[in-house]
Amino acid sequence: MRSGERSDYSRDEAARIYRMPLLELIEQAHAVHRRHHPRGDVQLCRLLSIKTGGCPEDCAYCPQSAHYDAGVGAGKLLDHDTVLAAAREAKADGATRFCMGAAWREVREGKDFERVLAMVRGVADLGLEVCCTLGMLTAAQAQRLAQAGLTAYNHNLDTSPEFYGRIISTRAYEDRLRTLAHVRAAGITVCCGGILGMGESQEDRIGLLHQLASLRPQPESVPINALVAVEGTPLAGRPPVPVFEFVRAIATARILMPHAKVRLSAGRLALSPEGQALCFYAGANSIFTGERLLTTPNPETAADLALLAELGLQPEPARTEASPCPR
Ligand code: SAM
Ligand code: DTB
Ligand code: SF4
Repeated sequence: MRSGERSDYSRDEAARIYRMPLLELIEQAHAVHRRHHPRGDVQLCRLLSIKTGGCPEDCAYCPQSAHYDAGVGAGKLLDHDTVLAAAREAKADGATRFCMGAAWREVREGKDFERVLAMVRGVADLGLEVCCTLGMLTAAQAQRLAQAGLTAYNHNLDTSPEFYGRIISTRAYEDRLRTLAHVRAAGITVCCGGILGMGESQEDRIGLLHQLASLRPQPESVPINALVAVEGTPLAGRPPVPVFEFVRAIATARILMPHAKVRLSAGRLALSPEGQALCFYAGANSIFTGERLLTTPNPETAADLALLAELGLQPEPARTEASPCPR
C-alpha cells in the first residue's frame, strides 16, 4: 500500500470527514493534495464515444439506454481511422489521456472486440494514456486489453450500495465489483467513481466515497460526475446538486484517496468558474476537455485553458520516455 493510503476507513469516519465544517474540510483536503501532488498540475483528458446508444442496461441517468428515448440514436462501432484521428486531435489540444466509451452491457468476444483492441494499441502508440469503458469484462478480456497496452479501465460504482437499486435494475453492485477485480488482476489501473445529483441523500454520497476508498488497492482514478439531467431519461428535471455538496465530495475523495487523480468529470457546464476553482483547491486534479463528453456538451477547450491559466494551474505535461504512462 502506498504512503498515506488506508483502505480501512469505517463509514462513520468517512461521514465525519464529509460533514466537517466546509472550510475546515477544504483546508484539510488542500493540505493532503499539496503533500501528495506537489506540482499541482491538472490532467486534461478527452472522451470519445466509439459506440453510441442502444444499450440494454437501464441506468436511469443515461441517455444511451435503449429503455428511454433521449434522442440518442444507436450507432455502430466507429472505424479505426476516425478514432485515431480523434486521439491525435486530443493530443494536439494538450490531452494526455484518451478514453473510449462504448454503450455495451458487457464486452462480447468477436470482431468488435478485436477492433477495440487495435484502437487501444493505436492510441497507446501515440504516447497517450489510454482508457476504455466498455461495460462488464471477463478476466480473460481484461488480460487481452492489458496486452494491447490499456492504461486504465473505467467502471463506476455510481452511488451507494443502498441507493443503487433505485438507479439500475439490470445489473448488481457485485457485478461491478467483479469486473473491477478482473481489471485489477490484469494489471490495468482502475478508474472508478460515481454521480452526484440523482436524488441520493448525503448518506448515499458518503456511502459511495466509502466504497471507493475501501477498494484494495484504491482506484488510481476517481471521476466525480454531476448528473447531466437529459430530457427523456427518468432523471430529467432533477435539480442540480448544490455546489457545496459537490465540493464536499471532491474534498472527501481527496482525503480518503490521497494518491488518486480526482477527476471533475461530467456536469461542469452547470458549475460556475468559482465552483470549479473551489473543486481544484479541494483536490480535483483532472478535467475532460473538448466540446462533447460522450453524448452531452462540455465547455469549450479555450475557455477551460483560460480558466486554468487564470487560476495559475498548469495542464499536466505530455508523457516522455523518461516519464512513461503509469501501468
Ligand atoms: N456502458 C459502460 C458502463 O456503464 O460502464 C460505459 C459508458 S457509461 C456512459 C460511463 C459512465 O458515465 C457511467 O458509469 C456514469 O457514471 C457516467 N454517466 C453516464 N451518463 C451520465 C449523465 N447523464 N450524467 C453524469 N454521468 C453520467
Ligand atoms: C465518467 O465517470 N464520466 C465520463 C467517463 N467516466 C466515461 C462519462 C460522462 C458521460 C456523461 C454523459 C454523456 O455525455 O453521455
Ligand atoms: Fe449502458 Fe453504460 Fe449507459 Fe448504463 S451507463 S445505459 S451500461 S451505456
